Amino acid sequence: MAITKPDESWWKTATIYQIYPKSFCDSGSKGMGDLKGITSKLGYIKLLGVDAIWLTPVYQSPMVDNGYDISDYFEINPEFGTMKDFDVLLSEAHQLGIRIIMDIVVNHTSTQHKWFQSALGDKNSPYRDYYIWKDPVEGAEPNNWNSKFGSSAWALDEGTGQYYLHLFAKEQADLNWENPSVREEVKDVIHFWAKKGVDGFRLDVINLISKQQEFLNDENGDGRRFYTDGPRVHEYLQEISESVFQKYGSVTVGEMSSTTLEHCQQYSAQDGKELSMVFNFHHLKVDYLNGDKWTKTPFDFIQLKQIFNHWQTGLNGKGWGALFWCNHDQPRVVSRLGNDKQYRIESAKMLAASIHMMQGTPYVYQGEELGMTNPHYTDIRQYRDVESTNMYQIMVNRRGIAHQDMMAILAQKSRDNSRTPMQWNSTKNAGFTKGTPWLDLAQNYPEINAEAAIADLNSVFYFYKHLIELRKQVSVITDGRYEDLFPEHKRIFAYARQNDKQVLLCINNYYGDEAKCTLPDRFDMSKARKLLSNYQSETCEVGGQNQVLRPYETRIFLIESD
Ligand code: TEU
Repeated sequence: MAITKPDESWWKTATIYQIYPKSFCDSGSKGMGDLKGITSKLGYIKLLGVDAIWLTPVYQSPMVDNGYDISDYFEINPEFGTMKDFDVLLSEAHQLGIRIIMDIVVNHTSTQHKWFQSALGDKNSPYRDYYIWKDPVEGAEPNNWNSKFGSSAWALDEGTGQYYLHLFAKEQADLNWENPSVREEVKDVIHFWAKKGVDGFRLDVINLISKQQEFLNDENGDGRRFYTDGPRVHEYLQEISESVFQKYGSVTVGEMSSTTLEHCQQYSAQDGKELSMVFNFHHLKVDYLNGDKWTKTPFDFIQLKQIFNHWQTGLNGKGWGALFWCNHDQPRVVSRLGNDKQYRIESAKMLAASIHMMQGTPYVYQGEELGMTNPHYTDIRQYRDVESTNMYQIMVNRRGIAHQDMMAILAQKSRDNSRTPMQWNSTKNAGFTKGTPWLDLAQNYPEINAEAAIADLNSVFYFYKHLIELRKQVSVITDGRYEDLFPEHKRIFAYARQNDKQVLLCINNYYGDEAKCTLPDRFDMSKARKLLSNYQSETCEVGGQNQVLRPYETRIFLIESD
């Protein structure tokens, strides 16, 4: 079905597929993916059954942070193709009924952007005030804030002796949103893409755009409390939303770094004044030891359930969240919370079920639907990500961490874990490129690949397809309230979703041993119908109140009132 008119709430029963173009499909032999490659795979995406694609940045960029450093918002990076290639992708996707969501990065620009190039070294440039400049304090950085990629968040402009702020790499300078001209430029950018016909926007680190203007030293942290969910962020979002998003009926999803439920209730409030929905990352920090990502530690299962409970109950009726395990910044979930060897297929399906049955809009990151794993690199030269290479230097050279220990941490935490090329088939380089891939593939591609998955009705791929269909068929998945049934259980994560007519139960064993639970009597299991599970079904009838789950088993039941 082709898309003809905007439907305000289509995204509440939708699933969105994230594409990281550099690693998706190379139409030639450059070794990196491109727009034509994506267009050639639209049939595959359609088969999965998703409603929209979120395309991570394809704009002109020096690619220090793989496109999150934009040097021209109105041009396509030639390495990805041309504007014509983009238009073809958009129109072919629309013909298949697939919407396109663009990634908008407006907390910062590349230092190669013409605004920054004009501002650098020239206090009189009309663009100087587009960025954040401060005088040195006692001959050093203006304050002690740290960049998210390690080291100071300030870099020196030698021409003027002032420092500019960069919350990410030093090649990504933060924009000064206090300046109304910056906000007008941002509107122009979004307007340009909306006018082209794109259906929505994913807004990169959008809750960092408003900084407290005192720029104080942070005695207890890295500075984030002075710019996260900052003083004018809601005002700015309302301004952009009113001038562009609402006009075009765009779906919007904001990436919220280190945010709070209260702020997210407002960002995604149902009055539609700011954004459609939000990403938060609290559930993906359960394997950070004392909040520090650069550690290797098992995940905290009880905390994981608490976080889901907090967000599922807190957003219900107030806002809307994105449901996700994977993206281009996160390791592969099957390697992270599942078992990517003996129970790869079972655990990939169980993890999928356990978030797809929640309230929100699920996002599937390329390859997740195949149960793709981390690559388990053994050589530091295999890593490409600016965050990983920076952190290796800092941890090994400055903090004295042993090389082997840092390699183990990177194998668990590096963003490159999810950026390995998409595994299409069992031929050389998994059919990703005819050239030399920009990043080494995971070596398991002869077994784990799209072609094999499509040929096997029991594959992870069809399980995802089924989950995506269920969301459209069973209304309680969209509107039911959430209840965690066993918050203290050490192995089972089970929750109920309920509305006036239906109860949905999603019961998951997160471990490699058998696990048991007894469902409360108020759920009449004699009336339950099994919707889906990840073990062959002859032996898994519904069962009664007592449920015995096999390793990484998931069971989804529906009870409907007469
Ligand atoms: O990421 C924002 C962000 O803060 C994290 O995902 C971050 O990469 C990670 O926590 C560091 O440990 C967004 C983009 O998704 C990411 O790819 C970009 O590098 C970043 O913004 C800067 O644009």
